[in-house]
Amino acid sequence: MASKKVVLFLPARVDPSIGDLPAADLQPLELLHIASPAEAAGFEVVIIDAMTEPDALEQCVRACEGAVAFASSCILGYQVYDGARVARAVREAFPRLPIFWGGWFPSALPELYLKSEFCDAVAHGQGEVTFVELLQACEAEGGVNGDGLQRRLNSIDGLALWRDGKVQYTARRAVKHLNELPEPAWHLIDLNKYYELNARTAKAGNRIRNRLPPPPPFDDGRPFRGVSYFSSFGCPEPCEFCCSPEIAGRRWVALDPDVLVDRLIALYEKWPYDIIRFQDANFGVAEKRTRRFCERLIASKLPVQWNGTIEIKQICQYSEETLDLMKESGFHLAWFGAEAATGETQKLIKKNIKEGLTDQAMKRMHERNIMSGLTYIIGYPGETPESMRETILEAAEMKWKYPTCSSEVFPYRPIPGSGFWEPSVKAGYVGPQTFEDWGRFFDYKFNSWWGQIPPEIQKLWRRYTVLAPWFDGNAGGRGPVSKLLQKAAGWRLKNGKYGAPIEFKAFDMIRRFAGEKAASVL
Ligand code: B12
Ligand code: SF4
Repeated sequence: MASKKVVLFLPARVDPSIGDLPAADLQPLELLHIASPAEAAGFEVVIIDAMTEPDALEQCVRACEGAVAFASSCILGYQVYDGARVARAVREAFPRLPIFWGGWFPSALPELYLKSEFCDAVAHGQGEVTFVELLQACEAEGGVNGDGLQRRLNSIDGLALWRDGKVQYTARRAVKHLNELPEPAWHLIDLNKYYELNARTAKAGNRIRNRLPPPPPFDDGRPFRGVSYFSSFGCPEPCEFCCSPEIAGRRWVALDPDVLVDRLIALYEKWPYDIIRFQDANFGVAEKRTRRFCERLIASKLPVQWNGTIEIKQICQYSEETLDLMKESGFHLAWFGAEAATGETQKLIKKNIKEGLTDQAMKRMHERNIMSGLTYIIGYPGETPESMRETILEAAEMKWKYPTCSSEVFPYRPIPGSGFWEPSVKAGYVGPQTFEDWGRFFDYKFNSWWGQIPPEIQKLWRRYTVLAPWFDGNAGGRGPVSKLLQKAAGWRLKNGKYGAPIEFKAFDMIRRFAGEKAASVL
């Protein structure tokens, strides 16, 4: 009988050599989602997540013995490099084994993968059904990549293939409603491994990437058990700086709230957890669904809290009653992308958040003691310096007005697959070319595109990014000088006084004199 084993690999998100650690409340959702229909179709799925498996490369190579396919997924960042490293090793060990890629980054840049020596096809967009069809094609070809398999792939929807020296897409795969898809294959991973890793990384002094501030009682550093969950696919918005409109086709399909809560209860019974991290691009598109979810979660009496990304426009449309229900159900943190302060830039980026709404949304969260993670971007192609300045000033305003709001400003960086990618390239942006370069393309702050941002705005941004953590109490120590500087930072943010920060310069000089690392780049 032909093999039915398939090996799925999620590459590491954080380069181990830089000393940072990954946030372990992020499970390999993309793999859990594509694994369950594959299992239902009779395949045996092995999942290897580099986050919990330090010897992932060796494990992948071992597991591929007798497999019908190897497949992997990544999003932009170190994962791109790590995924390429492992796939190369698999191809070397099993040259005839089909290798497939899917997920956001390969969907946005299939050419990079299809031109490499370790990719036979890229799945574009939603992947559950495409994956099953890919595996069935492999099974029919006895797990051998070659002309026979490539001929079969031509008739599978939702693929990017290499034909006549260029990328060719098969028909776009219709989006399947989440209600029609099976529950993610949680049984393929051991959640205790993630909980233990989270407990180890929670220790003071560790730098943890993509960690969310935990709510009380976990805000004192005690470990929590965190799960991530995906309850809706896509986003209806057309934002030009984001790759979702192209890859998810502006569809938004959300799991029925009753089914969602039933699944969360079942998951809790097997692996009790404290915090749910929703990974939906836009959790709250439908107020009715959010309300039902909250009502059911409250009724379930699960002792859990939850966070997620919700659009500013939606929070402003929700009734006070819905917001109260959210709070009561354990909603502790909302992620918001305000992206720009001016109407002119909102129009340019097609986000169209009307004036005053960001303030209103932050106020509504603050009144309920729900934290807000608010982000802005400056330097979009075509944005005016005046608008960039306004954005920095608004970010500061949100911070001092609503201390429960984190308010960060990132210099723009073109994202492949987004509407602004081509205009950015035309305006002189040179993106990474190799897997290795893409793997180094990680943080916005370090891989920004400064080309559009004039020096005086860059200086203003730098000052904001130094003053903000002082104001939040995350810079300096607990002594009286630090307290004074915290006050000074608040005064500056509130009054828009970014010039001549002599008190911070003096502090830096004293630290340097004492042989310590300077605290600021003012
Ligand atoms: C969770 C998440 C993260 C997590 C990490 C998740 C992980 N797996 O490692 C964290 C918080 C660390 C993160 C970080 C970043 N992220 Co992020 N993230 C997400 C988010 C919110 C959810 C992803 C997810 O789990 N989805 C759930 C699963 C079920 O859905 P899916 O990933 O779409 O998978 C489906 C298909 O893609 C497909 N599929 C996926 N893999 C495969 C494989 C095969 C073989 C097949 C057949 C199909 C297939 O089938 C799946 C089921 O339908 C998405 C937005 C979104 N809502 O999807 C952004 C998103 C993926 N991130 C994005 C970005 C820009 C980043 C950052 C670069 C941001 C930054 N700070 O600079 C960083 C760096 C990334 C890194 N490598 O560390 C972009 C995409 C960038 C890109 N083109 O790759 C997205 C789309 C957000 C956006 N709209 O801009 N992110
Ligand atoms: S930036 Fe957010 S709201 Fe805009 S399209 Fe992307 S996911 Fe949707």
